[in-house]
Amino acid sequence: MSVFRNNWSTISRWAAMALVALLILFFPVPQTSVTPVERTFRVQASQFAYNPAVLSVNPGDRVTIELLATDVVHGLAIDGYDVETISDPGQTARLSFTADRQGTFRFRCSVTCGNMHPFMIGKFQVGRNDLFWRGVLLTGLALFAAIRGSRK
Ligand SMILES: [Cu+2]
Repeated sequence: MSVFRNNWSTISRWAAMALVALLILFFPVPQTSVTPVERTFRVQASQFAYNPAVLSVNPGDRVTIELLATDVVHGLAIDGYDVETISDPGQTARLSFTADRQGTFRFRCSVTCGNMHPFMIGKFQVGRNDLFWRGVLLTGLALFAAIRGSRK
């Protein structure tokens, strides 16, 4: 009898955990709509990195990237956005567009600038990173389950 009850409480505990995990994964979070603004980023490009390498905007923002190559010719192209600019050494090149696609995009150097050129990449983030926060919550849940399990 007590064995059965123990099994049942274990099963219901795991069922509760699974339910919470599913909620974390699939709960629809409403996107908070924010008023689009103008955003200007000054990005320095040098062999073989961008500074800053992560640009975050909100959906609908009007984005201007001022690219300044400090050593040799560098480019900046955003995958999935079909925009590109090329900067000569010491010259600022401007690129303006509207962030109308949500998600995380990679930008990369579009001019072969040296042997590490393929690794010259950055991140263009439009909107909140839901995937990241769901991952954090799931990790928290797994830790919680592990701690409870080890106490038993
Ligand atoms: Cu480059």
